[in-house]
Amino acid sequence: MGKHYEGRFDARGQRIAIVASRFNDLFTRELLDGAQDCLRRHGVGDDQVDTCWVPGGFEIPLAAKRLAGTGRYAAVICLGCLIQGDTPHFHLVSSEVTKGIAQVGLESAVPVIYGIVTAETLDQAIERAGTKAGNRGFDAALTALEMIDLFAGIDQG
Ligand code: INI
Repeated sequence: MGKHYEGRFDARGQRIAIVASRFNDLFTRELLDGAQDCLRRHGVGDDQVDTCWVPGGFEIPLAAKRLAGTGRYAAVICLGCLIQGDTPHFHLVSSEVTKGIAQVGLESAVPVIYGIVTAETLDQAIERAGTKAGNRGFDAALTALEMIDLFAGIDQG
């Protein structure tokens, strides 16, 4: 029988970076709270988690690349909030942020987690930042924990 790799929500002894954007920080602070809450509930100490603020969503992939490139982090969690009502170039910005985050993960082989709220309206953003539709930051942190443990298992052979 071959190996079965599947991560649990476990990041013992590992460091995690969180990149959060200040644009729409009414929401991104809620996403950050959600991510930190998730990590603490899964036994990750505050001293294992470094936080990096950037001006807007567009800057997230570059900061994530810089952090992943240090080799210090088992995962980088990206938190941002793009609201269509704010900008006519919403689709361009959100597609660059999405592509950029995916590219950083593929190039660095570090799990770079997409915790970006993209919303057509303020109401949708509210729903995804800790109300009706949960908290996208909490979900992103959970994904980071699973990917960290999955990769630890794969690396152990
Ligand atoms: N940045 C966001 O994170 N969310 C937005 O909704 C947004 N809007 O609406 O424009 C936004 N713009 C700023 C952008 O991400 C860059 O910070 C800026 O263009 C400088 O490069």
